[in-house]
Amino acid sequence: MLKSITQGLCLSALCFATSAFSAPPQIQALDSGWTFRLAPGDEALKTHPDMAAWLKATVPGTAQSDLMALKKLPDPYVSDNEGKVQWVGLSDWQYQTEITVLPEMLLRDHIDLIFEGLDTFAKVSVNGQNLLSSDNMFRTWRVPVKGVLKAGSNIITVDLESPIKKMKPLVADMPYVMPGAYDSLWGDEPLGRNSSTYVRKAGYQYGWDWGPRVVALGIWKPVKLEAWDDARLADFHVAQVHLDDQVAALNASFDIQSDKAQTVTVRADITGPDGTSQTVTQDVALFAGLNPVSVPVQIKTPQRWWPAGYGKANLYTVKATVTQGSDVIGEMTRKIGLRTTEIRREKDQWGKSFEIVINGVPIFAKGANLIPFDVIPTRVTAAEQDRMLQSAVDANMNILRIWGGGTYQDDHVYDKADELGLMIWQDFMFGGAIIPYDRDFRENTRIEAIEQVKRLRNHPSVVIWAGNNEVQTDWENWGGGTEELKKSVSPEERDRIVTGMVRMFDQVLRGAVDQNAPGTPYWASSPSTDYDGPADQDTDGDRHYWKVWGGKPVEEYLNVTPRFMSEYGLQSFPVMATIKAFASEKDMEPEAPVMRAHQKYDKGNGNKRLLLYIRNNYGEPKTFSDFVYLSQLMQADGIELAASHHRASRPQTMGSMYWQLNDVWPGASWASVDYYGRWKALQFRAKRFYAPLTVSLLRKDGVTQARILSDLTTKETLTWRLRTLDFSGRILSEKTGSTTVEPLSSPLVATYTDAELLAGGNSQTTQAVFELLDGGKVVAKVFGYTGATKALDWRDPKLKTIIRPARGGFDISVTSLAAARGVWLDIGALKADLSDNSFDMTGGETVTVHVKTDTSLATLKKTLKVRSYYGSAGPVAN
Ligand code: BMA
Repeated sequence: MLKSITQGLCLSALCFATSAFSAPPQIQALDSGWTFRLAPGDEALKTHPDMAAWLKATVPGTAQSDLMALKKLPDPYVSDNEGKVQWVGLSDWQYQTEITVLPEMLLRDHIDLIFEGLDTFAKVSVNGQNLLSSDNMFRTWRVPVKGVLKAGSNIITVDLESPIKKMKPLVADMPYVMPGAYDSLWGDEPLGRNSSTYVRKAGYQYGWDWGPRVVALGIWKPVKLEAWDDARLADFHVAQVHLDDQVAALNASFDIQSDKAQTVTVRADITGPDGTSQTVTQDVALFAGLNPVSVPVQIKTPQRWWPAGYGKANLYTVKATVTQGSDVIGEMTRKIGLRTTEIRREKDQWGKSFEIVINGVPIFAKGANLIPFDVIPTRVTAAEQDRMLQSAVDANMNILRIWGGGTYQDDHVYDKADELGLMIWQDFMFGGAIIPYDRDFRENTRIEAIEQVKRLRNHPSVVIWAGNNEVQTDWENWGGGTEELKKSVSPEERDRIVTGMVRMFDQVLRGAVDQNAPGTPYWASSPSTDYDGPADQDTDGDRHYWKVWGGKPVEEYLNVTPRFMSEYGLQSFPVMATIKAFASEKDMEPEAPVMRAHQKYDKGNGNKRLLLYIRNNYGEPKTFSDFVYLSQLMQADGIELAASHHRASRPQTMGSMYWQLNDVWPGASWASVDYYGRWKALQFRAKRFYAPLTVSLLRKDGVTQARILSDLTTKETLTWRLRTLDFSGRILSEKTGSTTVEPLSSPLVATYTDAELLAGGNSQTTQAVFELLDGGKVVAKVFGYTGATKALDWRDPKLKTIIRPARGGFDISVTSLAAARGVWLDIGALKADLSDNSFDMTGGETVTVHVKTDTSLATLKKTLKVRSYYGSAGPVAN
């Protein structure tokens, strides 16, 4: 029966059905009035008796964030508090809310209760009636509740079971456990018997090598009631059938759930980026069931979506409406982009190419890997997400890889990426552990994959889907626990494990993408060759290269030239202002317990690795803040070397995505932007080495190559200049040249031996500067040396700053009396963005940096400190 209520006839809770016609679905958000407590009988009640009573909760949220808000749990990010919060994830929790259902809602044919996300093992009951058991954090749950709800007050209860408590006995009984997950540092799970692998829950929450263990539980996405009559618009998307410069052929695709055979009208209103609009409508005879309805749409002279740096990220708005007569049954609005995307793999002299090709243009992918924004994802704000994505684009990135050990991001992140022209490489959520091969696990993941692909398929930013992070390389290359497993199980069992992975990653997930987002390429694993052979090859597919950081010197980056580098990285500490947020004065030492607690690599031993890389090229840090400064300089120099080499190796290499863009908490990591959004030296450097037009000076075996790196789609004639100066700023030699640079190319413009580069200067007191000029203006600039930073004879550059008010903030002019390495403007905890930082200077040079800020001149003056490498390190003791 079609029915709805005219609003005016509802007097408080008393309503009268006056007519029978279709009505839009009625949505009631259920995000208020929630309370929570420790589940009755839970062991933790002994130590936390105050949590037997119902406490105020936030939905969406987690037990951890709720307890923190009530000041019943210390912030795990501060000091060594991480251990103090572990009990929460080991306990069962109960959430409850009382909702009021108005009688008119009960008159609707259907009422569905929708949980957009439950983390993870939850039992949901309404008025005491069990309705749902969930076992996958990444799925949405919809259950009919019309027969269960009553007018007036209703109680929804969500019982959350600790995933560790639930899984531990199961895992204990297994003959062997799949390897690859990080062990808990807290003794709550036996080493090597990690349950996370068996649960569809974000892997990183169990602890990673850059983040704490906070095994969150909660109702982590919105909850709502949706009441509808005999038809519902279940989903809407726009499929791109064909795209050329004259026309985009699209299918506006409506999924309509109908109780019976009936006729409706579907309508799509399409508005282009220039405001022009068109409408298509069609009457449709529905059958009883889920009706896929497709209406062809043609857009003449389509305005394409382009990645950042290649054109505008044009978006079209498509509004879908389903009506019956004058009544609206459902509405949805999508923003779409018109673009083609493919992975081009062609045989060539280096093996087989790997290029992301958008709208026919091979794009050199420049970017980084995105990890979750927080270990408690529900407390991340849209502003924080915007800032991080904007930081990526500001650093001239055109791609981010949403890595598989975290979560699929929420819609806002993809909306923002669409707007910014930021391409997204989307992993399915597998972080490196070998997966179980049982049917239930695979089926659970299959449904998750279909839901996620459907959710994200309208986003032009999502240009590639990948099956997992490093699962294939774990099996093939990791050794350790995986090798032991291979030896300990029978050949038949080994086959079952391999077949399980192939079914999941080559068939199930590929099928989810091919069927629901045809046109978007699927790639079996990062890194892989898409099951054409072994993974992680220089000659084929994408690569994760970790031998540098693994112990090899950074110079080794120059010897690795893959087809597409999707991970490589070096750690650093965040700036002192960020460290001060979690550590006090007594902790300011690399091996202090709190500093080790915020260094997750190698169970806290990572600071030794950091020191190894600092000592290699920079010497022994004098103070803790020198250690922090040098860690960032080392990271920035190393990644610049690798990324410039990748760009210089175009077209052999067509992508460079360093590990990692962001942090889940304040601590040491491979990130270039810290947890508070503060840029490390590397992020400023990325802005320069990823610039569409820049230069590189790469020295190997005593020979330096000067190249122009162009991602411009136009041919340019460019002037370059290479000068050699002594540290006082005296020019020893100057060469200029003019080069015609083809679109999308990295031409070599000059080669120098060390002797030529030094031009008679002393290697310890001489620097080379390679610049690109536009008229008199320097548009790109890099420095070159013939020895390691620590081997050079630096003098005090006596850096001086002058601050002047300038649009939107200030200009800071830095003057250096002598050559300076790694000049760093430290603005403490000020809310301010610098246009540049972490640069070298010639003797006598003045560099002006713009600061965007609302801060006063007096505060900036008081806070600003400028330093360079000089004086930060001494000789390394043997
Ligand atoms: C990579 C990633 C992560 C890890 C990082 C640093 O391979 O995929 O699993 O955090 O290395 O070790």
